[in-house]
Amino acid sequence: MKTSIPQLTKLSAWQALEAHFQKVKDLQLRKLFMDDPKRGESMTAEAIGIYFDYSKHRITNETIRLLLQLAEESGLRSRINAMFRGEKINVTENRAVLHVALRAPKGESILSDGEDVVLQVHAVLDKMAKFSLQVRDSGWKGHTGKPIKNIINIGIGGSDLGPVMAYEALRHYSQRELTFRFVSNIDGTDFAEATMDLDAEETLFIISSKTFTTLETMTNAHTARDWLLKTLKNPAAVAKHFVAVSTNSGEVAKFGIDTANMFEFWDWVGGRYSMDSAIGLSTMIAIGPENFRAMLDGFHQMDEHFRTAQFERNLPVLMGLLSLWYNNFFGVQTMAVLPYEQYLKRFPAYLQQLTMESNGKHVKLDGTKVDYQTGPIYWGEPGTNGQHSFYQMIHQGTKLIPCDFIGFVQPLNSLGRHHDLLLANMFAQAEALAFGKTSQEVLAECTPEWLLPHKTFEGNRPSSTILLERLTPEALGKLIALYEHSVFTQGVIWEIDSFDQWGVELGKALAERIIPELETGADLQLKHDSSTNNLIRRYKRSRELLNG
Ligand code: G6Q
Repeated sequence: MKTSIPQLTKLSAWQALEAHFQKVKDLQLRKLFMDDPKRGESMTAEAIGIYFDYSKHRITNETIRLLLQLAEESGLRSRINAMFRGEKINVTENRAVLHVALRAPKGESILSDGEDVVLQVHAVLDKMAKFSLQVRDSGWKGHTGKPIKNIINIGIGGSDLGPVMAYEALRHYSQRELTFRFVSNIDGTDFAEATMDLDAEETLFIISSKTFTTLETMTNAHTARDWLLKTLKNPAAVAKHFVAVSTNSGEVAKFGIDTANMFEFWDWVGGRYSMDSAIGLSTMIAIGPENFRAMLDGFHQMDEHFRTAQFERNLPVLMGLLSLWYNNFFGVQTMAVLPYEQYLKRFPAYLQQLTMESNGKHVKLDGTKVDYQTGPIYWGEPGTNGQHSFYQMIHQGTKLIPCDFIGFVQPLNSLGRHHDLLLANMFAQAEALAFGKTSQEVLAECTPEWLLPHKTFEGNRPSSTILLERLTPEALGKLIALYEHSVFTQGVIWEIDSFDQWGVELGKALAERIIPELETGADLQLKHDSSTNNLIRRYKRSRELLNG
């Protein structure tokens, strides 16, 4: 652990970066590229099939050198090793953080509390594979003997965002005869719309919940059971139409799911790091065990790269350091993630949880408050849709918003000119952001003078471009692990626990208090603040009037 490491802002690399920032903050990308015609080639890194161009960042070689020094001084290397060794680096929950074990190949050994977790991982993967093949080959029959055609994953947060994103991302590889839906919200509309057109006899529910106590998931699971039994009448049907993914066999059994149909995972897998555990069961049914294993292999390749590569060529480290550079020195608040790949449409939503639940913390591992900024806001949409929406602000707004452009060389659906047009747009956006358009250039187009300020682009707006060959399961694994480890890199430097999420607890607890207050018709002595009291009364009064 880092107890011997001085406070972040006192590190010599940090102080050198502060001084360096004053020197380089006004540097223009136009000039940097003019001064070094090879910048676009030299400021790149490539590993395991990912090409990473970071030349369009407001940095010099010295910036990178100092950022790398910061990583060293922060003890990143030893924290990486501690994670891979299964040490309890999730300090506030006293847990190991071993999502890397979920993709370790058979035969490798990682110990947690004296047990080889890789063995356990592969036993579950084999069980998932057997079940997935049964569903895919129509061998798994519903209660009335009909094969399963619809799979509904019920889960929320880490038990939903990964599966949805992966299903969408890998839809190209999915078994098209099967329908996949994802229900997460406690808003009944989510369940109602997901099941409206489905035949209960052909529907399988996967209840995905690490704890099996989450309000949203358990409410939806009970609603699903009622929905099923409305058609199938017999409670024995539950065994054929419900399986569980959980760490809590007691609660699974209590719900009525045969624990033989429970797919296990472990407390050393954080929710938002669990999509490649049994939480990915829906993904495996969709794309098949072989593709799922290819995805795990992609994750593992990135894990190995992160664990072994020198920091100056280490993609997650470079990416994390660049994010930190803007966050802590330029005072940047947000980062945009812009995949030029329609199948990645849920990737930004997935990353929002990964990045913000992990690094949205203001207290350090030792319990003291940080005196610097931590995790930025991540957001985005796939290109080119975003271009016709919020890109205006990225180009000409008052906020600096570094962007990650993500593209693939080969399309999965090759249609005429589409793919070249798509990629042309991606390259053009990064170019436009970096180099802008000067007023002289605008003037040369015979623009009236009064319009000049509006049509000028200042440029100097940074971006990374991440280029891969093709969106395969393996490539998706690499991409996700890239962001996972970039988040970890930043969390280590900020000295925060990237693996807990205490910030979600208070709202949950308060909701538990308000639920009975809403569910009773009586006018209670409410003990909240005057706004909350008033809103509760107003809601109940209106509900009474509307419901008659
Ligand atoms: C993720 C969080 C959180 C969690 C959900 C669902 O890292 O822990 O998003 O995944 O709250 O929890 P369960 O899987 O226990 O239902």
